[in-house]
Amino acid sequence: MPRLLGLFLFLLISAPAANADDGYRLWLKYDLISNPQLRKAYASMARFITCSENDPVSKTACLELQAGLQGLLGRPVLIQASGSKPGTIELLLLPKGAPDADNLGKDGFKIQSARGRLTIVAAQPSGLLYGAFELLRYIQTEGKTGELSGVRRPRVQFRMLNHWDNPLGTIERGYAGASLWKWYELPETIDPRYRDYARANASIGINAVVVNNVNASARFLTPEYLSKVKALADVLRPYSIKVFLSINFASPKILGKLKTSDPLDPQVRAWWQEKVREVYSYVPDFGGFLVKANSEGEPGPQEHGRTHADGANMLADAFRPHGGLVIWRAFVYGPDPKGDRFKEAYQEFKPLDGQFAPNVVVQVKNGPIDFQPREPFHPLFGAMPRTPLAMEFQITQEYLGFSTNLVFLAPLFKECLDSDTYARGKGSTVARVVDGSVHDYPVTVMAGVANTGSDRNWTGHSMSQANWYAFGRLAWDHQHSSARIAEEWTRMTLTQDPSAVATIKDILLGSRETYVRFTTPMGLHHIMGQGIHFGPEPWLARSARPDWTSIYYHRADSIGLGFDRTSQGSQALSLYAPEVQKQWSHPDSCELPYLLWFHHIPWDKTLSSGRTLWDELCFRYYAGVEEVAVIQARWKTVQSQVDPEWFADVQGRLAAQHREALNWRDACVLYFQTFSQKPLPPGLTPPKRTLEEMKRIVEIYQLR
Ligand code: BDP
Repeated sequence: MPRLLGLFLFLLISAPAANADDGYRLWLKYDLISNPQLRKAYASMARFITCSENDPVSKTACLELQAGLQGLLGRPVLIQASGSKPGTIELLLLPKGAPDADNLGKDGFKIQSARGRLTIVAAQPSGLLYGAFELLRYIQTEGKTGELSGVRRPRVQFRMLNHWDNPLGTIERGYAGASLWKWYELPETIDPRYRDYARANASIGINAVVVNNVNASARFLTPEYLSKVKALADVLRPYSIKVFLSINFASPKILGKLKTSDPLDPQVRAWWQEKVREVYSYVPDFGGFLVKANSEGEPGPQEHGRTHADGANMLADAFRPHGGLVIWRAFVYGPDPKGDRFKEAYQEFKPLDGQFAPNVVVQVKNGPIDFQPREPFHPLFGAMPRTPLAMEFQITQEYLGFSTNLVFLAPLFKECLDSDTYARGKGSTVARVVDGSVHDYPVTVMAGVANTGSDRNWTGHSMSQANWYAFGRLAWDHQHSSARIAEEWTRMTLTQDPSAVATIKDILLGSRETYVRFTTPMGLHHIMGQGIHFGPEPWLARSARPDWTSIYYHRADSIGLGFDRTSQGSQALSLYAPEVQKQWSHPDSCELPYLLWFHHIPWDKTLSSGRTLWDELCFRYYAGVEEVAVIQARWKTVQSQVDPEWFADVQGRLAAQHREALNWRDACVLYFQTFSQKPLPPGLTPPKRTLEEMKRIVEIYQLR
């Protein structure tokens, strides 16, 4: 081959595709604004940035703003120490005690524009940082998703990611590669990704991260690991992010070689006080501990005959001199074959209301079982007026299709947040419980189990970036609509083309309902593959614990399907306020999406849809699969408007999702048919595979 031709071919093969976007930049792309008029308009507004503050967070705000604007406008934007001529964006901290400062609070900001000058005002540096990102978002979305001027304040103080990352680099329930944290390289080597991670979080208002798994290794409290944690905290601090650690409750025994970890033992208490003091000597602004205790085999105070409050308060005592928080998880359930797991956290924690120290927050999962595709809100929300309750959502898609399924979670988060607990009358939504306005909580926290990992695009499925984004935006302000969040993210990440934006937004907004339809329609829950939590396993009847089986939850028999939690059944419904009970207590008026959560419904019963339970169930499973095919077809229509690498990645994953949806449909329909003993309703073609074949397919996932 002539050498020149060889060189040409080499260049052709090795050159990156035009516009190739590997997803690394997330929603912080800052590519040149393509519309020249808009670019001109923004450019005249942003020639200079005035930054008079010198603290690290304010400096970050200025530099981020500069970098973002320069990318978007395609020309230099100068940072100056003073000056406010037209074309200047001024970042201003209010003097202490200024009348507006209280109104803005710690992280709030005000953006105003007058006579060609734009000002971002805040009471604290973090407010400037969030204001800078708000301005960038406004420009990135071409002003299409909201106003620029005005006051913004987060509704929740701690907007937090929980990483379930292990010391050896694996991530519990992580589907995007290995852990971001390279513990063995820290503290000497600082991966540049840590900073990019911090930027992404700050851009959506996340200000706290728990870096390690709730099933915690004690090693994080050793001096060696504390110096690693310090190195991470140093990278995150200029982005106004506090570091927290999950702890192992038995650390006094494991690390301190004490005979016990009893929270009332004076030596144990002294050990924790000294340990917490030591933590602060590494990280002076340390956030606090997250604790999973007496849950799924983790150690806790109950082994010593003590309560969750005893355990939490002991740690809270140790934090008192330093100002940190103890976040104690309410995710507990005992293996009672006669009981109902739905009720257990409530029964354990409700009686402790009022017994926790002021710096304790109890963290509650959004629903009573475990991050299912749809759950009713957890009955503890609204039931603990004297204990600040944190929300725990799961962003990583453990029960929502790992990283092969396109599922936009904002609607799931919103459904829970907008649910009314009626704790203090109508309008006492879960969101308002969590933001402290229903019970005047002194501390407020919203946590999300992170979906990030070492994959180049951070989240495995590129579209799952939208879930990280949505969590942050909702933790900042739960009043944002899912539609707005979807549109912001799409415009910042994928395209400005109006018809592609509309299509992608639509795909995102419907995707969770589609997932529910082909996996757990009408209130079915916890029928997934054992252990791995992938794929369907509705027939699962034996496990180490009864409440880890599927039959415990769906209760299928020859009469019907669903878990009776009414007064005739487990009475779990009685944990809710009377108004909520009313919504769900009668099978005729209970909304179909929640029906089988609360009722055992005969196969023949005609539902509000006009179909029998059996027919409706089949229709939903089939519709779910068809909807995935529709998503595939619609995704094809945006091909010319999105980056080719993104397009191909999503297209491949959608094809996998379709295959998985078919597995769910066939497995569930065939299995439930063994109880209903009915043919498929007319118009639906029976599955091509047998139940035995489906069982074999699922079995494969259980192989080591
Ligand atoms: C379950 C997960 C398990 C977690 C647990 C938790 O399967 O890996 O450790 O939640 O939240 O859903 O503690």
